[in-house]
Amino acid sequence: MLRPIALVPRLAPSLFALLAVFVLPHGLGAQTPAAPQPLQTLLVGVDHRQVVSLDGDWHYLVDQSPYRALYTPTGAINDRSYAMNTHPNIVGPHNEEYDFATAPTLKVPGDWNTQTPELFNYEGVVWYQRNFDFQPKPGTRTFLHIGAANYRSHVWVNQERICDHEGGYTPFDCEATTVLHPGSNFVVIAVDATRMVDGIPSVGIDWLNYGGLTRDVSLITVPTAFIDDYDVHLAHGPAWKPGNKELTGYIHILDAPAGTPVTLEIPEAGIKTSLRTDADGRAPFTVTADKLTLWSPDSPKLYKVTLSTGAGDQRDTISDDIGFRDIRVDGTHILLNGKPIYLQGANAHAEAPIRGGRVDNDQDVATLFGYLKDLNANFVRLAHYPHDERMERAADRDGIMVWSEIPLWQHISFEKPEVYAKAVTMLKEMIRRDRNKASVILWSVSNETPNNPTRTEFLTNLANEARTLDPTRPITSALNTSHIEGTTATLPDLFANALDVIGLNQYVGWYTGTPESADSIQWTLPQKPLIASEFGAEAKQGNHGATNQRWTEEQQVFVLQHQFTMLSKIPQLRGDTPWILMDFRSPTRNIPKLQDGYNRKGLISEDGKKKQAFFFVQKAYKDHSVGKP
Ligand code: GCB
Repeated sequence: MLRPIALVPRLAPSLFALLAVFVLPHGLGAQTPAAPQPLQTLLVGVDHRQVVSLDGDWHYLVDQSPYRALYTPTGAINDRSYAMNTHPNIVGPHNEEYDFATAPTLKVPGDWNTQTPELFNYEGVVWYQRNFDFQPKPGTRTFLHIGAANYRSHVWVNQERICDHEGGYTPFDCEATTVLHPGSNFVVIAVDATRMVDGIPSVGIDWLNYGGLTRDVSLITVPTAFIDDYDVHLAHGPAWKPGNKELTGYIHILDAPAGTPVTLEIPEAGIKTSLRTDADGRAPFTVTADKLTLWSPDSPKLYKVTLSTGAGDQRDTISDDIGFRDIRVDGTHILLNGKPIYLQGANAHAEAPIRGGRVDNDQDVATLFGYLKDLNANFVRLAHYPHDERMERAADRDGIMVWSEIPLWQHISFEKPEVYAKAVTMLKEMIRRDRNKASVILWSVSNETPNNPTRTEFLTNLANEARTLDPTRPITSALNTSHIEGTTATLPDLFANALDVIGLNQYVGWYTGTPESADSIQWTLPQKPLIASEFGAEAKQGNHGATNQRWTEEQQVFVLQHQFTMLSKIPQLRGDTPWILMDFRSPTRNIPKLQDGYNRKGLISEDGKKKQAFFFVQKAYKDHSVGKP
C-alpha cells in the first residue's frame, strides 16, 4: 500500500529532507533502499469525480524577500508567517504586515507570468489565498487536489500546513479532513518557482519558467476508504495476439481492510464483476472481453468503466472513459494492436496558442489538437514534462498517440541520491495519473542528457523503474549524444541499451553542418525502433528570402527537407516529431527582431500563423513520404 507521507501538519524541517531520508534510489549500488518508496497520496481520475472547484480568483502577495516570509533563517518552512492569514495590526509584530483581503487577485488555474506584467519574469515565491465555505460530513475525508504548481508548494488550510510538494508538472493531494470546519475556511499556498540546481529540471532550461498554480485546484470529498488508484488495461503478456481480449489490472482502495468488496463494470463490453481487496487494499482482476473494439487512431474507441466500493454514505464510485489497445516493440518495429505503426507528429510545449501562458483549459487544448490534425499527425511528443491532463484526454478522444516525459532535461545533479528520488517520484506521479490513457504509448525518462557513467547508471535505473511501474508500455528517451564525422554518424551511448525505443535529437543543417550536408550522412544506430524526436530550424514567421538565408521561412523548409532525406535512410526509423509545433517563449532566445524571447523553430508562430514549414510537413505526412511507413 502507498503510504501518505505529507499529511502531518508542520513537517519539520521539511518534506524535502524527509524525501532525502526515506526515498532513496533503487539500484544505485550501496544506496539501494530496503523500504518501498512512498508517494504522497494521489487520487486518480479526479477529472471524472464530483469535486468542489476552487478555481477562480485567489488573492496573492509577492514574497520579494522569501527568506523572511516563507523560510526561517535555517531554511525550514516558516509556519507562522503569511499562512496565518491575519489582518494588519498597526501595533502588531512585523510578520503581520500583510493583508490578503485587500491584495489583488490572480486567476487559478493560471501561470502568474502572463496575468500581470510585474510578474512576467518573476521566479520567486508567490503566496495565494482564498476563502471557501465548507460543511464537513461525518464519515468522510476531504482532500485538496492541486493539478500542478510550479515548482515547490507549501499548503496550509486554516493555518495548519497540510502538505508540501516538489515538482511543477504533476498533481498532488493534501488531506484536509482534520483541519476543515463548518462555515468559512481558508487556504494559503506558497508557490516557489525558484530554479534549483538539484531540481528537476535544474537551472538551465529552454522555456519560460511559468510559475504559480498552473492547473485546476479542487476539494474532493470521499468516504473513509475510497478509490485512490486503478489500472484497467488490455492484458499484455509476451504471447499476446490480436485476438486476445482479456482485461486486467487492479483497483486500489485506500485504507480499506482486506476483503473489502469492489465492483468493476464496463456495460458496453458486457463486464460486471465483483472483486475483493487484498491486504494492501488492492483488488486485482482479469476478465474476458471478447467483443472489445480496440483503441487506435482510426477508431479511438473509449468505454465507460465504472468502479465502485462501499455502500450507503460510504459508497465511492468513479466512471472513467478508457480505451484498450496493445503497444509493444518487436525487433525494430513498434506494433499497435499487433500491426506496425509509423508515428507522424510534432513536439509541443504546454504553451497556450495565441494568448500565451500555460495551457490550462479546453480551448487551448482544442486549438493545439486542431493544429495537429491539420498537420495529418497521429502522434505528439508532449515535451518536456507532463502536460495538463486535458491533453491526454483529448488525445484519447481524437486518436492521437502520445509520448509523455518527465522534466529531466539536459544537465541535472545525476550524482545525488536525493535527485534520483525526485525523478522516481515524478515518474510515479506521471504514470499514476495517465496509465489509463490509451493514447499514451511511450514513457520518456529524459531529454538530452550528457553521456557519462554516472548519468547512464542513474537513467538506466530510472528506465528500469518505469518498466516495473508499467510493464505495458515501451520506455524511451531523447538522446543527442551522437557522433557525426564526415558522412558517418553513430550514437555511442550505453544508455540506449536500457531503452525500448530510441529518441534521436539532432539539428544537422541548423546547429551543425549545412542543410545539404545532411543528404550524405549515413547513420549506424542500435537495432531498436527509432523516433526522430527533434530536428528542425528557426524561422521568423513572415521573414522571407533565399533557402540559404537563416531565419527565413524558406530556409526552415530547406533544412527540414534535407533532414527528412537523411532520416528516411535510417531503416529503423519509426516516427518523427519536428521541433516544434509552435514558437514558444524562452528568455534565453534574445536575437532582437528575430527571436525577441521566443524559440522560433515552430511550424506555427506563437500567434497562430502557419509558416511554410507547416505546409511542407503537412504534405510529407499526407504523402507518407518520410521514413518507411
Ligand atoms: C533541444 C532541446 C529543446 C530545445 C531545442 C532547441 O535539443 O531538447 O528543449 O528547445 O533543442 O531549440 O535548441
